[in-house]
Amino acid sequence: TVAKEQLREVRYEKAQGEGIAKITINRPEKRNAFTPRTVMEMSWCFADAREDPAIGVIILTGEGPLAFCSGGDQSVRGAGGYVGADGIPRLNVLDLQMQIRRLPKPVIAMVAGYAVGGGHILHMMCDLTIAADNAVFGQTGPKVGSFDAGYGSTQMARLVGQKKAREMWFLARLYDAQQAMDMGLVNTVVPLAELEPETLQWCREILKNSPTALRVLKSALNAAEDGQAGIQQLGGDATLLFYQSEEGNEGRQAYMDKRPPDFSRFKRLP
Ligand code: 2NE
Repeated sequence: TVAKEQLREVRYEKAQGEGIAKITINRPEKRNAFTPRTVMEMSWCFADAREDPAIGVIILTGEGPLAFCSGGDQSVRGAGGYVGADGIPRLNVLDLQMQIRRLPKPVIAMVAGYAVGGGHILHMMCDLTIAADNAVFGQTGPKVGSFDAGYGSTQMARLVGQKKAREMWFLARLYDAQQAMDMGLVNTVVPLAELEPETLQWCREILKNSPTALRVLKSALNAAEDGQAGIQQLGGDATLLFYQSEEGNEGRQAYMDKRPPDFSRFKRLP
C-alpha cells in the first residue's frame, strides 16, 4: 500500500468546494502504462475519494494529450503478472476494476489519446466516458500475449454486443473516437481543447442531483449484471437507507432498552 505523500506515478487533486476529485495516471513517457505501484496509488486515491463525504464525482484520466492509459507496463511484466520493486508479480489492476465498479459515486473516464489494453478496460469500468476527438480505443492483448477474461470481456460485451466484442478482442484493431461513439463505448466526443471543460460540466450536472439516487442507481445498474455480488451491493444500499428510518431504529432502540420492539405504527404500504 502507499500513502498520499508517496504518490509518484499518479497525481491526485480535489477541486476545492466543487465535490470533484481527479486521478491522473502520470507516466506520459510510457503512454501512461501502469505498474503495480501505479495501480496501488490509483487504489489509494479511489479509496480516499470514496471516504471523503465532500466528493461526489471522480474523474480518471491520463497525463498529456497522447494517452489515457496504454495498459500494463510490458517492461515490468514477468511470469505471473507485473513485477514491482518487491519482486512480486501482481495483476492488481483486476482489484482496481472491482474498486471502481463498487465505488458508490460516479466515476468518469476523461480520455485523450490512447485507451488501449488494460487502459481500455479501465475506461470501460468507469460509469461514463468523455472522449477527445484524438482518442483511440482498443484491446492489444492477443498481440502481446495477454487477455482479460473478466470484466474486460464481459463488460465489453455488455457495452458493444457480443459480435463487436469478439471483433475487438480477436482482431485487436484500434478504433477512433467516432467509431467508439457509434459502438456505445463512450458517452460523447469533443474537441481535445474542450475535453476538461466538458467533463467538468458533466460533473457539475451530476453533482446537482441526489447523491442517494445516484448511489442506488449505480448499484442497481451493476446488480442487473453482477449476479450475487451486484445484489450484495444493492442490498447494502437498502440496509443503509433502512438504518436511517424510524422503523429500522425502533428495532435497535428496543434492543438497547431491553424491551420488545413495537413496529405497530409502521404502515404496510401496498
Ligand atoms: C499505446 C501505443 C499504441 C502508442 O503508440 P505511439 O506510437 O504513440 O507511442 P510508442 O512509441 O509506441 O510509445 C512511447 C513509449 O511508451 C512506451 C513505448 O515502449 C515507448 O517507449 P520508448 O520506445 O520511447 O522507450 N510504451 C507504450 N505503451 C507501453 C506499455 N503498455 N508498456 C510499456 N511501455 C509502453 C503503443 O505504445 C502501444 O501499442 N503500446 C502497448 C499497448 C499494450 O500492448 N499494452 C498492454 C496490453 S495487456 C494489458 O494491459 C493487461 C491485460 O491484458 C490483462 C491484465 C492486465 C493488463
